[in-house]
Amino acid sequence: MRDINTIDVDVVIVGAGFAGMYQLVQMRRAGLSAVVLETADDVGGTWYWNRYPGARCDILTVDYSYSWDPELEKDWIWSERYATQPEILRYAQFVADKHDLRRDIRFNTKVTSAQWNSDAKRWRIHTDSGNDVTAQFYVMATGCLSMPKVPDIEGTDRFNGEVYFTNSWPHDGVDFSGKRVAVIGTGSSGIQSIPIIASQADQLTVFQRTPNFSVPAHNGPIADERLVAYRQDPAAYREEARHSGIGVPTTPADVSALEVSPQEREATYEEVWQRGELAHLLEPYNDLRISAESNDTIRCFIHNKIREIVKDPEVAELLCPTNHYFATKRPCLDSGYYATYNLPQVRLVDLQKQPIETITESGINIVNPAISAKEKTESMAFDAIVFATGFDAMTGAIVGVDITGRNDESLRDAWAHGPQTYLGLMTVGFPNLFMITGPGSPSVLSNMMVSIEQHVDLITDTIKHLRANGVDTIEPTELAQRRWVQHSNEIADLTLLPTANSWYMGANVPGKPQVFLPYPGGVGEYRKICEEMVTRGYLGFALTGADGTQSNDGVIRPLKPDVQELLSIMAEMALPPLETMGVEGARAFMEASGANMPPGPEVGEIIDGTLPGADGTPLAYRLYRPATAGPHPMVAYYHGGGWVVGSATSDDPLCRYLCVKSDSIIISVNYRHAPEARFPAAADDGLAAANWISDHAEELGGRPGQLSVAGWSAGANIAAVTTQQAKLAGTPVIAGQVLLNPATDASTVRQSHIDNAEGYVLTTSLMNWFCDQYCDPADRINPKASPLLADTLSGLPPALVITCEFDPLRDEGDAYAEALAAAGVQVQHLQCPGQTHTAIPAVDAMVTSEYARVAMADALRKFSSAAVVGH
Ligand code: N01
Repeated sequence: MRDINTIDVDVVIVGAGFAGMYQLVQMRRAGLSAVVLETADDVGGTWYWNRYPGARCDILTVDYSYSWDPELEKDWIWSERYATQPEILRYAQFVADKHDLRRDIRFNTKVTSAQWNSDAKRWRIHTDSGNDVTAQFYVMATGCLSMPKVPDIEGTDRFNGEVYFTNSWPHDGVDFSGKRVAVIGTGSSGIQSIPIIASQADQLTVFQRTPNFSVPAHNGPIADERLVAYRQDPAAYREEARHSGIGVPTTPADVSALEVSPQEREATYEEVWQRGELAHLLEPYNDLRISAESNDTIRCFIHNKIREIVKDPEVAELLCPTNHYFATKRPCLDSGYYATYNLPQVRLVDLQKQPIETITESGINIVNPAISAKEKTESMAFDAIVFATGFDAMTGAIVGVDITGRNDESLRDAWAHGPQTYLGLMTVGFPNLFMITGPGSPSVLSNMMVSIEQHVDLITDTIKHLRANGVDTIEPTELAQRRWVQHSNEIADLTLLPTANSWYMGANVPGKPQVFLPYPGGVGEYRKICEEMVTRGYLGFALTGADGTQSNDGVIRPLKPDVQELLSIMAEMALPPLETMGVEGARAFMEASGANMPPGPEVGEIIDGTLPGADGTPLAYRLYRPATAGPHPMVAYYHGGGWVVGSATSDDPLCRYLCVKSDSIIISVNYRHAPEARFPAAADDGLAAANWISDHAEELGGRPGQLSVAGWSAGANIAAVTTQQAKLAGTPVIAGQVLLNPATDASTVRQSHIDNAEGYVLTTSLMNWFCDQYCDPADRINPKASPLLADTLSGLPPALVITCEFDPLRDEGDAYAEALAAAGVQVQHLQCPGQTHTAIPAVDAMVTSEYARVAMADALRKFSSAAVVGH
């Protein structure tokens, strides 16, 4: 039965901060009934609660304002570069007044729980005011940093003096004059409030667990080139922000911090330091987020700034962050923070060396071995303690509501091991529940205003689409969600971000699962992904209406992020197809592009020599010897390049890698190339080389009887053929074969030739051109060209076969691995999702394929040690 206090609406929105306010506007514009539920007694969200002294935004206010009402841009003039909390709150109130928002907001109403009713296809939201709301759509606009972290310090309840939390500050303000004050925490809130509290208090003691990077705001009237750019064309300015990395117009760098002289770097850092904008600090060089060595340069620069400002060298050292890279924890923007420690009434306590023992009735006890050898406790008396200890970020406010979805599953349980979302927008099992800037979206790594507006617009368009198409519910698919979480983590893993114990990782809340929470790929890329999701018919979502469920299952970003990045760069270069360059042109091009790859590791020794090919032609080889004491197992390696291009140089990084990691001598053999020497020249040279290496093992420093073969692409074809020919001939004895993206059957068109025909460097057209150069159509059924077609594969040595999802050769490699296994050969078959034909040999350039290179080296070690046992 329906309760008379129940309100039924189309959309319920929780939270009346900037996200909830705009969502309400959009719902009204869409002609939907909506109600906003808000715990506070007014709008403003984070700016309502965080009224601590010194609270300001740390993104220029010109960037941190709504773009959806062009009139606002004329009606509201910000007074400073970085507006204070009261001014931002007034702005939120001004917007609420202008758009008459309060009439649809229920203030002083806290949402306690929410349940999905599968029959009614509606949410029921329970509140502490006793009024329930039912709605078809439920939007959590609860903010990323709105659930205060519960104090986890012993004795917190015992203190009899004044206690304040920066994130729920008294509305009438606090006067610390004449008081002894403790501040615990040196994140953004601590760093903004400490200078002001220090200016009032009689004594201020700051308890620092981790020093943080902070940059001077150089606040003042708005009068810089950014404002000029904005005023000239606000629409274009906003559009640039939407497609940028962090939601603020910036110019991405194309140079590494290590590519410029120390003097130039220092001058650049000085310039960005003086500009006083966080958005610009990571901008000057393209690798500050990914390279520890590069990040160290800016880290050292800021350390030196701290040492210049803080007069006591010991205090300065304590303030220098050394346990995390710059921007791996959220950096801060301050007004006079470091100089505060020059004031006589300010003391810094380093909790790493002097941890808090307990909070007492009158103050704080710390462990201080310097006091005396016997009694190590130092008791400090305070009149007030300020907790600037942060938030249960990103997930706290969402799971703070007891949400129950389909099949009575609780969101807390579903997220017990970390949040699972698709695009940071929705989660499996919770139909029609949207999160604005949820975990898995750029959110806290961006200008929140830009990310809020993008999500609100996307949610609005989605709801309109569902309504227009008679769809009742929308929910992500398992696959789409799982792969999105994986994709987001894989991007994070390419950066330094997960290396810090930050709230981005959930590391600040004891017991919280540690996973990287926001999406780190940038707001521009994220926007593109969302647009693509929509244009591909809500890819990754299941939509249910009267006509049943339409599940548009799929993965929005199936390529590994580094592979995707390289392909995008190559696409921008618009290179002509290799097959149109002619044989010599293609060879020259491959040689030149190989020279631009990271070189691979140092090996003990490299020797260039020649060995006789099948027809007596001298074949160049390059021998890579490990630095360890020999003799070593040996590997005959055949480079890739479609039997036409390539050389020892083109596969040099991979050969170095395999040499070091497998502790083997790698001999990279330059077999004869087509079209000058067509089939079966390369195949015959492969066998001749293997025989020669086996016969000369001792003089080459190798161990007789421990010869394996390896190769990539056409080289893997030669390795496979060599292994078969060696078995037929009885010599040489081959311990094992490592076949990376092997070409195994030139006679048949397979699905992967069609699916991956274009866009992944090795195209089907290029593959066919290579084949044409190498062999006549009649030869393609010959097992020396197509080893998959051999009469039998039984008795062959063990194999590692590696195939990549986005490779035209994938299916023939997979077929070969399956055929080997079916013939009783020991096979390790490694199928690499999200990888392309060229990704795995790219040592040090492609990080996500490292595991496949490790597998190659491990296999070679295993083959040679098994050969010893067998011997
Ligand atoms: O919180 P924080 P915040 N004992 O988590 C320490 C945004 N924001 O409120 O680093 C002792 O950053 C903790 O130490 P550690 C902004 O995104 C924006 O300051 O965990 N210390 C840390 O020093 C920001 O990042 C603005 O070792 C303890 C501090 O408390 C985010 O909000 C302004 C402790 C918490 O720092 C959060 O900032 C303010 C313990 N038990 C905030 N527990 C703008 O300008 C925690 N700490 C827009």
